[in-house]
Amino acid sequence: LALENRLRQALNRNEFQLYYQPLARLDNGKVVGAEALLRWLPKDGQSVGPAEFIPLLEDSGLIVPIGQWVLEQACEQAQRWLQAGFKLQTMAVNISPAQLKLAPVLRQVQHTLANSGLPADILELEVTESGLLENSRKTLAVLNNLRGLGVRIAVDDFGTGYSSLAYLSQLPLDKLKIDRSFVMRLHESPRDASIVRAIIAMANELGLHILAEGVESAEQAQHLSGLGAQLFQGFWLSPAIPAECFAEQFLSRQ
Ligand code: G
Ligand code: G
Ligand code: MN
Ligand code: NA
Repeated sequence: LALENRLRQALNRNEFQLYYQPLARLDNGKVVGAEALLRWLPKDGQSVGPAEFIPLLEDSGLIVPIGQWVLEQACEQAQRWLQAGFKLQTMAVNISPAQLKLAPVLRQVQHTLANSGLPADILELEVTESGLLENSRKTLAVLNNLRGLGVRIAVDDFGTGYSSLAYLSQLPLDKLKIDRSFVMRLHESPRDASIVRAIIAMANELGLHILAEGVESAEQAQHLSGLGAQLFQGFWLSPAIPAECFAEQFLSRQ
């Protein structure tokens, strides 16, 4: 509870910050986008990782105002970069299942795009499989409406949910992000390589883009490229870093 109270104050105290991890092409290494990742840097006390505080935000409902803040910050940042002449195709923002359920996501996204001026097709919302499956009829409507705005939808941590694949044919999706657990085991497990190959083949047939998460080595990148993946992110290229560092290291004007 102490932690929840501290989280309650954190927004007003400007203790949240977004870091950005580059999304890049496997064939030429070019950075094409960024994933916004929330960081909490308390002014007093120890820093707490998102794996610990995101569930608390969800359970307390604080994910609604803070999720709105994340969306605004990420869209404003992307638009500033575009206006500065930087090339950026994608700004990815995580939306938790609780947000899909509790927050007026469609209205939030609509307002945020209008206020920031960011073109809708730059914004990509990352939703986990479990988020897609809860209350599927409502989810379908929300996703269709978001798609109607021009926003793209990515499935985060793909392959880790205990779900049927039926939703893939029913929901308006643009990208599958292959969970890093598969990538991690690629070199030692031919069976995981088979699964990744099959996911990529399926994605190709369904017209979905593929991004491999958690790429930590050149060997993994090469392997994934050979299996037909197009995009990746991971520590091999960079962890999530502050906006200024991201622009300096990864954005170019040409
Ligand atoms: O990259 P990192 O270790 O910081 O992220 C840990 C977890 O927290 C990941 O599952 C990630 O999706 C989630 N996460 C990070 N930032 C956000 C955010 O802004 N909103 C939501 N809903 N989840 C986030
Ligand atoms: O669930 P989601 O994909 O949004 O989670 C992103 C999380 O993954 C962040 O916490 C981020 O720090 C972490 N991450 C990003 N790249 C790598 C990587 O190459 N290896 C590992 N272990 N974690 C990564
Ligand atoms: Mn994500
Ligand atoms: Na993921």
